[in-house]
Amino acid sequence: MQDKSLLYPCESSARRVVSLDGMWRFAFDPQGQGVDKGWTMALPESITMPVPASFCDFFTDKDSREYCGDFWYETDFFVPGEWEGKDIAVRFGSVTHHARIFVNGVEVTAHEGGFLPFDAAVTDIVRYNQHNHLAVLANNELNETMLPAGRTTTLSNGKKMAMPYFDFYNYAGIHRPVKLMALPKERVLDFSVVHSLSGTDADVAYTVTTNGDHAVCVDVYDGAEKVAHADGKSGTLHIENVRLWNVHAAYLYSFVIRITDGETVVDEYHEKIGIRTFEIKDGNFLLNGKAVYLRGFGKHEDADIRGRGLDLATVKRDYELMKWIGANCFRTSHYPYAEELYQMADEEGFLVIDEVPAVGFMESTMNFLSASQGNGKKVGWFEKETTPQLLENHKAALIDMINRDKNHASVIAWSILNEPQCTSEGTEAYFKTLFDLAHEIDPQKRPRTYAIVMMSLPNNSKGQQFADFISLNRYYGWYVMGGMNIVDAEAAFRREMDGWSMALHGRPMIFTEYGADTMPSEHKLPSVMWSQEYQNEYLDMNHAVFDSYDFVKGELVWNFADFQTTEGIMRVNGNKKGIFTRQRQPKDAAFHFRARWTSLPVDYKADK
Ligand code: EVA
Repeated sequence: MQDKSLLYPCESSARRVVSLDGMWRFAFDPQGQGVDKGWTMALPESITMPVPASFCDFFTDKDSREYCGDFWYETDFFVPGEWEGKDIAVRFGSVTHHARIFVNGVEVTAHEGGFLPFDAAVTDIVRYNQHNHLAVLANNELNETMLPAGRTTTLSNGKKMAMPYFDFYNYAGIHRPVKLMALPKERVLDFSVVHSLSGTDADVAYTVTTNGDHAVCVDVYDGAEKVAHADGKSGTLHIENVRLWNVHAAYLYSFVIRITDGETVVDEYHEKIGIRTFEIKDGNFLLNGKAVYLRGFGKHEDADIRGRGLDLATVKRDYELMKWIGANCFRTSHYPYAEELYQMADEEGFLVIDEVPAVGFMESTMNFLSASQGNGKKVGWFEKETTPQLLENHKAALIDMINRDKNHASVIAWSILNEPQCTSEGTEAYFKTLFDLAHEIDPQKRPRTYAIVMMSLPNNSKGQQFADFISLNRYYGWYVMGGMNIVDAEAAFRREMDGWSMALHGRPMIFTEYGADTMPSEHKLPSVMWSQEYQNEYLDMNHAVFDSYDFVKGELVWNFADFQTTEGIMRVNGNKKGIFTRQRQPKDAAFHFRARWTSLPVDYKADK
């Protein structure tokens, strides 16, 4: 099966999907000897390991938790005899960061990048009505051509250690569901939709890509009722009296795409789709033509025990908390999340800024601090020997992210980088390639942005002209002039904002990060930094600044919940800027946000 497809697996009259999630077997391979020793067929010694999950936090010894290098997963899967004649594939939601896949000892595919799905075609290798062997050789080392970027060092005891240039734990493993699929030989590989509204009706321009020549048709159902039909690989679906998808008021139609050969259905693919428009106009974000002020979070896929592994229970709790607090938006900082999260956003009416894992583009483990304090090495990140390879990997991740997520009503914008070092000459060429690419491949032409690091100002950030809206990560009152200095922080913040007002040229600005580390255990009157009282004072100051600039059209606080990072003097067993704890209970600031976000009008500052 050569035909790449990023469609989410679905069952239909023509397709079968079986989950391979469960307890697999696992082994570390510090010498990288597994392939030579035949581990592709069977692991000689293994332990049990749940899939999906990060392997790290199950262990009770530090060497295992912090393990860096090659590691193996294996399981068996049964292929039903009635699937003969179909194309068979194993689909991984993600494996972090590199993966080589072996079925019955034969290498079937390899994949770079830990946050996007890939398929392994196994039709010619599987044995029918029998169990087959599946082995995954993965690796979690970091380097500077990767997304996210970092490096790998070797300790004096010979063990490798990951050195992330980013502020989240380098969790690794099979993080997302694994599925066995039986697909028709001639099938739908991809499809896209672009919505436009006229009066009470909608037109959905669609394109379907298949690997054959048989006829294609698309039906749209509202519950059991068929509301639109069109023939051909591209066309327009007209929906009368359309019920639009909206914030906190989602509505999804069922799209069914069929390939037919006379009366025979060759393939059938289903997806639920919300109909809405999204654009930037006159400095506002317009959803279905109406202004919306963004409020919400930068998040992480991060939780106790399972690390970054998909856990639907945590996903559900997170959405309940986001509804309770009055949020309407989040950024998938700092990587594309599991597909199930976007499906939930579509169901629940949340707006998503989708971020590619371009983080750590600066030579320092604490890149965001070094940059803001001028300690970042002065080597331009985009003029290094590694830059051409990095750009290729960045393009590949961007293409897969957009192709994977382009039909979600919830996805309103693409975030193309987080806090790159963007003051050197190579920045513009690098940025232009990626911003142009995003526009070229997204049929809906969603706005593009990137999160701009502290001290990257309109006059020294070389890439900001490519952004359709400006996204700032700012920590005035935390990293910059915290505690008693907060008065000076506010003055400096306002000076910076005055500067931006001259550089926006009609574009809206949002905050993609602002926040203060806060220990849920600490209370102090009057406040000190790290106390819950200080978190609220910090937020009051920041919100006062946002409220006095009409071009600020959104606020995504850092972070939704406390999350794990690499250990170090800046972090208390992780980053504590959560508005909720890692266990998803509120800090005092959560009530502060609930009061603010539930009272700000949906279209706050729309007429300004
Ligand atoms: C922080 N600041 O210091 C955050 C990081 C984040 O966790 C940043 O984008 O600028 C980064 O990853 O808490």
